[in-house]
Amino acid sequence: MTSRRHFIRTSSLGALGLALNQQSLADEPDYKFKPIVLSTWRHGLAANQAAWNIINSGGTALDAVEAGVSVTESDLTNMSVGLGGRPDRDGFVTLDACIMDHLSRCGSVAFLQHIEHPIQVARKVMDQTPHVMLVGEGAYQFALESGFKRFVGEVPTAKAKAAYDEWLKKGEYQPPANVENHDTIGMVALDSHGNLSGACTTSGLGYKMHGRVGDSPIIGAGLFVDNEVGAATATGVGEMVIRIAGAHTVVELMRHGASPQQACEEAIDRIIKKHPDVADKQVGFLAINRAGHTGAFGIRKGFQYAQQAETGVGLYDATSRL
Ligand code: SD4
Repeated sequence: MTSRRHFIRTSSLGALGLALNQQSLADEPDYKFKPIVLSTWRHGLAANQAAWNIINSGGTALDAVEAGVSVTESDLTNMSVGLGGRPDRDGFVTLDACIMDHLSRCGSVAFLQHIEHPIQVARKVMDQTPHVMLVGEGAYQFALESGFKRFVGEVPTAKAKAAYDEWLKKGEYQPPANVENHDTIGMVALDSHGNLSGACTTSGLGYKMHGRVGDSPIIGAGLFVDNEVGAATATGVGEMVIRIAGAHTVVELMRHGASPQQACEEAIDRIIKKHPDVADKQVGFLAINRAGHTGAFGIRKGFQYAQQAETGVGLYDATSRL
């Protein structure tokens, strides 16, 4: 770890040169951008396909990430994204999401209930209001006014309710923070126009306190995009991500010369340094830059990410510090 930090410090000028080269390459009139979609966890495979369909037909990364993560939100068997998610400790399923585009426009909703597609509401916040973030009842009212319908199915789903009833037997105050109960989808994409966008959506940590909001809807924590540099998203224990302004940190490290991989590693190291006890805790970062280079890194083994590009489709194990 120390030697890698040392590497980043001592090689920053060289890396900066590389980053600038990539940047200036990408600014050449004939430069062909290499579109790519990257998202967290296995469910990213289906989400990426929907996103790729848009990007591959010349659409924008913004439309792609919105459509991509909407697939995951609609999957009621998924217990950590959308209305199929685990409830909070009081039995309510509350959803967080945000979206950001290449113009640094962004929109976000948090603590939203009864709406199938929080990411689409976040997009409307971005497109149709002067604000960035709406929460709770206000976000719900805005969704209804914008034409979204209250979901009529059973929430929590029977599967999530059974898991919740099981959890209630012990009802431990701290939500367990292992890899099984946090599978937010964060997606970042580069389109053929050379524009980056990202989206992030989750039901949050299972059995969280009522009213708790994690990193996922927070621009700069769960997601950050700067079209001059790159895009990053996070998954895992949101509190740990917020404490280092995770996704923004990754993008800023790239701005100062780190590759996407180096930036993800440095951000994870910062989290580990600030949290002496990371036992059972997971955080993972994903990043891309405009040259289409990627990075992925977790605190511990188990963090997987899905990637789709002209070169193919895959699910990969991210490297990790532990
Ligand atoms: C949260 N970061 O609410 C989310 C949970 C998560 O993968 O990412 N799960 O803290």
